[in-house]
Amino acid sequence: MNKERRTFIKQLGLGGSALLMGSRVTEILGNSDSKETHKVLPASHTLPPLPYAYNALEPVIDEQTMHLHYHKHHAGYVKGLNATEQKLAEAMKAQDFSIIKSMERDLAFYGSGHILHSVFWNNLSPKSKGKPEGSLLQALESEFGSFNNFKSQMIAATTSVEGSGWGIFAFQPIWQKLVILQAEKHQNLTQWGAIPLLVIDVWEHAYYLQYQNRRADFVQRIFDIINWDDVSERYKKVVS
Ligand code: MN3
Repeated sequence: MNKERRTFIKQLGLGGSALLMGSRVTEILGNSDSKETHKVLPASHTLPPLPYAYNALEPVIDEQTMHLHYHKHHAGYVKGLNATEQKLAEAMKAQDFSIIKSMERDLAFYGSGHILHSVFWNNLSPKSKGKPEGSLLQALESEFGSFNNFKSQMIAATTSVEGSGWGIFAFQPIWQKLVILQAEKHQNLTQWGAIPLLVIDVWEHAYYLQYQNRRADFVQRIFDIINWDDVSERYKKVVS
């Protein structure tokens, strides 16, 4: 980190150890868009591979839901993000700033949708251990009093999202703190800087075919397929 950057960070009141620079965040969130470098060229985002078969999470998530969710919805966000970046590049070239307002909205929506789904698939596994262990468990107990308290808050936050959105368990590096947040759509309601460790999609497309309006049942059942090893790995990286 250069001196200018250090001074800037100091002025912001962010300790060096609390700050996760770009490549580190990429490592934690995973970046399927670029294997070789952390830098992704404009309009070249790609759909990451699904880490299991479409039917692997049955009976909690059925094959048809998984297929549609991945190939139609997540793929749609990737496509939308690429199209937005392409349009922005063209606007810059033409020095046309009239579309910027709507492009900013699309950047937030499609970009956040792509990031959250890329974390979500890896947060799930047909072989869940049921609960976290080791340093993540200790951190949850320290922050929330107990794993059950954490789980209750996560379930309540996720279930009560207004409309389409997500329950988000994240690490806030500025305060070195674990937090549970909601996201409406993909991009509304957040704390800037928070890094998602475990995200639960409660858009209707994530559960409606199977659970209809019973979102609370879906959120309860999701806890049977959480890949705690993945969540734990993400946690270890943010605190290391
Ligand atoms: Mn979704």
